[in-house]
Amino acid sequence: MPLDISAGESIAVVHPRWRRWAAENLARGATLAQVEAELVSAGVTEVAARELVAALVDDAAMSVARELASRVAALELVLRLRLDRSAGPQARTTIERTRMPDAATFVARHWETSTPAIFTDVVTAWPAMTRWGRADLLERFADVDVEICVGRCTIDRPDAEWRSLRRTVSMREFLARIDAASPANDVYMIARNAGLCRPELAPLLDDMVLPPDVFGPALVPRRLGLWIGGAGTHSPMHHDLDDSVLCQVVGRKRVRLAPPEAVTLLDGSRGVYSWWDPRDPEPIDAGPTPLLEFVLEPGEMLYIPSGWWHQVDALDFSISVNALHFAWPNDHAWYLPGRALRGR
Ligand SMILES: O=C(O)CCC(=O)C(=O)O
Repeated sequence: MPLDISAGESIAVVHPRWRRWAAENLARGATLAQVEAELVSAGVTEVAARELVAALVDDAAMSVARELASRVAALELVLRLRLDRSAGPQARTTIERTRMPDAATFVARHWETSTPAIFTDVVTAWPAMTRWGRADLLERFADVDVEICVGRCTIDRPDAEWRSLRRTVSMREFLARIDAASPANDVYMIARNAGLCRPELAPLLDDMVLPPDVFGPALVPRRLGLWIGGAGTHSPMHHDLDDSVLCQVVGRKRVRLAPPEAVTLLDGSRGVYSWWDPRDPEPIDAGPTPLLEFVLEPGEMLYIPSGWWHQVDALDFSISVNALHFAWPNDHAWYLPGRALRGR
């Protein structure tokens, strides 16, 4: 902390930032003498420093703060233990690609252990794989009105503020806008545009099949998201409140995944969005953050457990579907660590 804050003769005139600094360090376990010495070296008189520290440790709030700080420190150690293991010699540095297991195996290996994976044999069997594409969308749905997000490059947080970017245009116009904008992040149909709830696009549902033992007996359009955009569309690092699968049908997407234990991604996060962008040439140090980075190919299905951070960049014209419905309850709406951290 800079030493630009004037000292005074009593508690009342010690700058609030130094008062906060002193309280925080006492709560975190610094000794009275250490805090007093630091205040004095910052220009606070010895008398004022002693009075301030004595008043702070006398306050009932300090004993609560100390208890909470040690509980947080203990939890951070638990998380570090988990991270150290996942970053140790046995660590998986690439995501597992495998056939979709039966429900019991999926639950044991992936759901219960919060372990992402790419399943390689589900989407490959979809009729969509030989059908979907720019030409097919034009042929079947050119005059259908669809909701999309436009002007994503004009604001800082297009995904958090997606509502203000909504436009309804024909599929023909949407595809023309993609052609005009690509490669860029300006025009994107995202899951929140609820494309698959639109009756005119319902024929797309006939082109998809999800194994019923894992995903339930029928497709649930309001739990399915359609993502259509050109190369350059970008979803920033965020986590979801549900487990999901991202099914890649057309084009490739680069995906970066980090586990929920990487709590440094929460510092300064807003809602479910992190400030961290590993694409920056010099990304801000996010501490020990194990990052799985890979390209999701057409025909692949990525399982993303709730809480896992993910960032997605389309490398080509791309069509994906994400599914949030499983054959068992899937709702972790309570999982909002960013909000808990800010006490809201
Ligand atoms: O494909 C994208 O741009 C984002 C996908 C995503 O965030 C998800 O499936 O949860």
